[in-house]
Amino acid sequence: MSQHTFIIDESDCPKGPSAYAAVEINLRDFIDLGQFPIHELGNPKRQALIDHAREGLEAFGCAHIPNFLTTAAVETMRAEAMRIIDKARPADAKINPYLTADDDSLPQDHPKRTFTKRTSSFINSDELEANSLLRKIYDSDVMVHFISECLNVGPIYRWADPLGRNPYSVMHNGDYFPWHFDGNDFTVSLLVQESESGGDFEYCPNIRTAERENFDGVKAVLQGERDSVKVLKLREGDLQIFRGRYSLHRVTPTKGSRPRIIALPTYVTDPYHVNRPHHAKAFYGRAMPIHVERERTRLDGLTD
Ligand SMILES: O=C(O)CCC(=O)C(=O)O
Ligand SMILES: [Fe+2]
Repeated sequence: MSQHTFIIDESDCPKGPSAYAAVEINLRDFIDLGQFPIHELGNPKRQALIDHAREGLEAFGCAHIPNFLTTAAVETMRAEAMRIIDKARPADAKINPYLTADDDSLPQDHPKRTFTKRTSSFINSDELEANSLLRKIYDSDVMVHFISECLNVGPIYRWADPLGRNPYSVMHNGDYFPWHFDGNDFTVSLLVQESESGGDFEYCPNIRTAERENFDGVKAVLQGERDSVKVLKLREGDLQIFRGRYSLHRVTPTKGSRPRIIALPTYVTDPYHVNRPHHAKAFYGRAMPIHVERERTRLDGLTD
């Protein structure tokens, strides 16, 4: 008789629901639907938000909607993040902008060989509490459709990556999140807590394309060139949609006793694909079997 053995590593099992049913999600728990009627497809206010987001994405690869979350939602998320903040995994790893390993066949000053210490940390998605409001926002179909229309890209999906799909990024006093490209096409950011100072989001709109890496342009920014750098001052409750695969970006060092906390619900066009093992380890502190199983060459051939 044949026998199949399944080895389950408890640490790889999600602790709470990983997907909320629509009936469990109340949009009013996080949005003022009078101001932001994202559930009413024909509402001109919704269309104006989408038009505004598209303009930003078209021009800079970045859309900004101030005060998107209610004050109560920001407080609920801040409280959740603070309760589990000790679970944030300090990366304490040196990264290059592509999250790849060193390649000593390249010249020393090549951007792929420029490593900077990342001290910011993530509360990984699998650490969120069972009743997490962030997870409800992430699981909301209304949100998925709204973000998809803002991006003018569809369909988009929730991401299969169990660590990266909707984490909180945490920066304590003096932490730094160096220049990098994201592995996924676009990210939604919701600022939950500002640091006392610093913590600015800086980015170089569309510095590379799917066809052109522009290593010279990237190298110039790493060496301090500022002409192509834009700065976005996010406030608590703001929503940002960002095409991080093409725009080099960083978060400047934070200062003060209050940590900067930002929620990063991440949607993708390929629901199957997850971070490469090296990327998962460098960003989220560990790689899981799914990262090894699903590693494959990306269709765009860009470095990461
Ligand atoms: O903290 C931020 O605003 C951006 C974080 C980021 O770039 C990332 O998680 O890839
Ligand atoms: Fe990023």
